Amino acid sequence: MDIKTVATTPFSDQKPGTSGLRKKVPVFQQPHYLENFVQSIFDSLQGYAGQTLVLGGDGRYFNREAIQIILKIAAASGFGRVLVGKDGIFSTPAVSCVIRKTAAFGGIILSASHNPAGPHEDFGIKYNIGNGGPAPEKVTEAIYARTKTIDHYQILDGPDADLGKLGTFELGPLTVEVIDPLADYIELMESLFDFGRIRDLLAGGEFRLCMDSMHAVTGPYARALFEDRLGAPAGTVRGGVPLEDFGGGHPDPNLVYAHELVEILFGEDAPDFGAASDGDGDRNMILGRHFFVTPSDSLAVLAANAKLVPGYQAGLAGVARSMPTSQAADRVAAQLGIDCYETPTGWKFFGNLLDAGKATLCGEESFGTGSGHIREKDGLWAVLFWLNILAVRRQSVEQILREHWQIYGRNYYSRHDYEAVDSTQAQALIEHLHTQMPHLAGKAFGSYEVEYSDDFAYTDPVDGGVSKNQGIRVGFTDGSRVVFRLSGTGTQGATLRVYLESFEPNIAKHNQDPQQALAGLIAIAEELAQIRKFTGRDKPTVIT
Ligand code: VG1
Ligand code: CO
Repeated sequence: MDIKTVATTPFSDQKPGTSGLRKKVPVFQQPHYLENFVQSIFDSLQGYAGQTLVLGGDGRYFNREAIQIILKIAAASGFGRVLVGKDGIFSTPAVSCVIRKTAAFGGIILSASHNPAGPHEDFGIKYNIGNGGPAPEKVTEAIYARTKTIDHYQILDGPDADLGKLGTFELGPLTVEVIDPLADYIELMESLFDFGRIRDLLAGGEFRLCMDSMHAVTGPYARALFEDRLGAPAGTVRGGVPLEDFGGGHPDPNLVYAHELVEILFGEDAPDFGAASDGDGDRNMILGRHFFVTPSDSLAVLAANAKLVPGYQAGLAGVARSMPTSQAADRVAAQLGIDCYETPTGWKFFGNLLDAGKATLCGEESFGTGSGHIREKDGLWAVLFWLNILAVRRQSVEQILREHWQIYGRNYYSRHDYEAVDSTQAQALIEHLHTQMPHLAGKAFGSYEVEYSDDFAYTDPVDGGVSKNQGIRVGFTDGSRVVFRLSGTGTQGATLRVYLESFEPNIAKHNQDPQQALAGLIAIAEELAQIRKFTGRDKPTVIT
């Protein structure tokens, strides 16, 4: 098979966002579009000749075609071996696991996460480095710079590879190994959690679990874990067959998009525990019977109970959360006497902290939780962590949360998203906030007084890298916060995210509806940002 060199011209829109490059499928289907980006990734790397690349995706529409193209470019570029999931399937956490286990040079993950899939929906591509985690900003910036100057790519001229059966074959100069996408990941989970104890809980018949894989990538993983290994009855996993269009749904595990699961957990005869994961398997939502656990609280509970879980029995080195995530985890860290790091949004910022052993658990308010076991957030890991805690404590999810709030106080939390708003108007809104920022400190809004206001900047404590403009924070003297940022994962217009948090130490006030508890801050957010005026919307698209 020959390697051919193809002349091309740059596309101006290949800047990776919070988590790789995400575009509508027809954008990716333009001639040379994917090829340019993949060649730009490889051109930005050094020292990969003869090395191993891990490759797979969440199975969404265009996954199979993209994998074939990437294999052929990898063959032409001098990689020695590609480990590809059978049928091109890999969850994001499983890719991270396999990169680490096989000491691969890096990996490519094909996914647009929770965004809908199909011929007119979203597709995405992301490069992960040798620690198994998302490429840090200096790598994504180098990739972007290359996309702006690229004038050719190299690709193997040959037939498509058969990825339907396990085994090894040669693709030109490249060795391709088609591997089971489940095995290494499940083995890792077995090494962290007390499967015997969780099996006692699930197989006893008294405790009922409902897991919704939302027709996305975790289906086979969840069935193998919960139904085959942990003894939960068949049917425990809903939406367990991955579909190219995710069944027409929106595999975003939150109260709005995972409403079928929410109806089950809030219905009559509800099971004890419910969980959902997203398109590529890195997010999770945790529900108890008639009870929703915010992702920020979930991180805090996992931190407070980590010693109940075999993999974390030795205790935590530290915890880390993204800036907009609530400060519930900070309170646990303070009691444990460990550090709590505050990073910009996006899992790539946790990588250095995990590599340096400064943090053990990490979390984001966007339904992401994870640990040093890999370098991505991990949906099913979070579910197993919760099950392990439940199997030891033998209390309901609600009891666990209520006790948690009694000890640490409750951080009321909510995020309001305004999706697909006009980009120019969204920028104008942010500018409007910027102009107010220097004058806000000391200003009173009803009973709230502004303590500080800034645009969050982060200095990585490990490599000293600085990331600016990561979200506008307005902090009040009572510890409440309002944060504004624009999403870096959308594919249509702009998405404004408004993050709201207040702290309530009084147990007698732990029973409020978060939207009520946060009503004062919601009004302040509107007053500061003039959301209605700039977006033309009178309410958020999604409230989580
Ligand atoms: C969103 C979330 C962020 C998360 C990112 C990728 O980014 O807010 O916390 O890390 O998605 O998650 P943004 O820029 O749209 O706010 V995933 O599951 O889509 O890889
Ligand atoms: Co995801």
